Amino acid sequence: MNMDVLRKQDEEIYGAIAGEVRRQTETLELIASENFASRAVMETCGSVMTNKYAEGYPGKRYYGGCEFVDIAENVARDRAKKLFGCEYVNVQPHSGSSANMGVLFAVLKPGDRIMGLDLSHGGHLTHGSKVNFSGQFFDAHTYGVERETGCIDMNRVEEMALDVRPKLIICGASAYSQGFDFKAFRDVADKAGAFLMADIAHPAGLIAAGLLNDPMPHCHFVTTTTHKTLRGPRGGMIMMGQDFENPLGITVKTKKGVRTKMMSEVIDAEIMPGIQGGPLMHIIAAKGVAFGEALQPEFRDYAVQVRSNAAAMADWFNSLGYNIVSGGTKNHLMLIDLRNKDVTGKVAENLLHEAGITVNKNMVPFDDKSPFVTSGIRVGTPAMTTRGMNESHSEAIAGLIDRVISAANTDSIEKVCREVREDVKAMCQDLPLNDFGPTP
Ligand code: DSN
Repeated sequence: MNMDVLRKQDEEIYGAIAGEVRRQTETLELIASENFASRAVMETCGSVMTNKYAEGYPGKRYYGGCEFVDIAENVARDRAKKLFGCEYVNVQPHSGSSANMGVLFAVLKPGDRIMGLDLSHGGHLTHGSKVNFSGQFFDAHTYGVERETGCIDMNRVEEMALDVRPKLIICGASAYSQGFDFKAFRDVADKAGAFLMADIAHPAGLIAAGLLNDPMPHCHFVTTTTHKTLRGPRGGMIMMGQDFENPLGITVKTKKGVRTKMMSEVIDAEIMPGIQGGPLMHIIAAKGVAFGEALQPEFRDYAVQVRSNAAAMADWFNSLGYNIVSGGTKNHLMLIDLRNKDVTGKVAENLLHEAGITVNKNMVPFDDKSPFVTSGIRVGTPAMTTRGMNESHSEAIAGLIDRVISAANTDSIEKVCREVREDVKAMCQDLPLNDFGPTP
């Protein structure tokens, strides 16, 4: 994007952005939750819609002059409904955390019990972590993966749910490479008398493309971010396959008397005015653009390639003697347990950074190291696939990562990182980012 005005006005911020453009252009992005949004999405994020206050919802705003932002929000909502096959959507959450907060605050009271996947087993902060609102406002219980398989065992989830009797069960993860059986989760939720929420922030693009189980028919609530596999602007969203009368006893007075509010009304009110004020209209408009892109047939091809790249990379890592938690991947990411390589996640992340490869250190299930050190790394293929990379690149990248990790405890590590960095740069130059990501 042309940044001449910023360059002249603010050298410091311009310099930071220019550095980030270089970094995104010349290095390999393997953080599983990152992607390159299209130029159309980024133009929309940088548009005049950032100037507009629009508290409320289309047709029911607290400010005048909302006729154009209303168009954008309606387009975003309609496209999201078509993309995910849902009856209700709220596109206003600023992030995945706000989306989750919106649902939790809409259906729970402080102190209510919830159940989610443990953060150290691949879950998310907002699924009940003690350092997050979800674990502080609510009585959070966490289920995990099995030590032997690295997979979630639904019998154990059921056992725990019947014991804990949570009011809400959360399924979904940030570092789990297997699919979720949403129907089985719903059966458990029904037996325990709980609401079920799926957080599909990570695999949303693969779900939209029909490559993974569909949560909509089974979950009361589905939340997501819009910037990971969905490849949109940074933001969040709440959906329901079908709206229903809220069973919480929340009513509204109308001219005809008192009626029970629909769940959609309860959630809308929880997002605004409950936890947010003015919506980010530039981001909502960009969500609309991204959903329009995701509705095109090319997006399905992209999603298929993301998954195929991840599978090829996991196979290659397995053949090189790496331990992938759960044995492999059915989605866009893998969690690699580095304990048999005598390297911590922290060291691996730093060395790979030196080599031009960006990953994040990650706890592995039953980790004996702290979250600042960790025993693993998480690797994902959404961004490299947007660059146009395929299975052969995946294998080559696994080989480059292995070169660095194998040299970690040797005298040649600096030389290896320098050489790999050159290989990475050449790979990136071969596949410039064209319609996505930064203009070099
Ligand atoms: N921080 C995100 C991730 O990296 O998975 C989840 O919110």
